[in-house]
Amino acid sequence: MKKLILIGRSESGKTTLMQALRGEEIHYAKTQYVYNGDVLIDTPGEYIQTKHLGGALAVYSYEADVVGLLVSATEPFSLFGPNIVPMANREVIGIVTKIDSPDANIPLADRWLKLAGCEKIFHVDSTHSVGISDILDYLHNN
Ligand SMILES: Nc1nc2c(ncn2[C@@H]2O[C@H](COP(=O)(O)OP(=O)(O)O)[C@@H](O)[C@H]2O)c(=O)[nH]1
Ligand SMILES: [Mg+2]
Repeated sequence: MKKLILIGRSESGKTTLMQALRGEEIHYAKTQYVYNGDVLIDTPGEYIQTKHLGGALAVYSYEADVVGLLVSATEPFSLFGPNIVPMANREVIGIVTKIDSPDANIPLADRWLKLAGCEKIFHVDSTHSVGISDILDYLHNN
């Protein structure tokens, strides 16, 4: 199974997605440091939100086979600039979270991730395990 690193803003749903992918009970836990597990790397949102911490994400991405860029469908803006994906020397997938939210704007999140360069985009509601098996299949079979 390929190893996935989760990168995205604070509150974008990284830790909840990790719990859903691992089949764990969903409970809120603030991510205080990089968690480097066997199959998943969970990162604090502050790393992508803070320039001097961003380099650590590049280093940790070398520990993974696949880089997952998360955008919550409720986010009012995206941190991922246009055409950043070709700079990574790993597969990069987009993951839109919180698709169940009443405020979700899924097409907007899709556009941001496509603009960043993601060709493969998954849609999840981690709290109800929607779309989780698609990501697991992808990590198993690609
Ligand atoms: N409705 C909904 N809420 C979610 C989803 N994913 C995460 N959340 C909620 O969003 C908040 C932040 O999630 P968390 O995983 O801690 O975000 P992180 O900072 O990126 O790790 C928590 O209250 C989660 O319950 C989702 O798919 N749907
Ligand atoms: Mg977290």
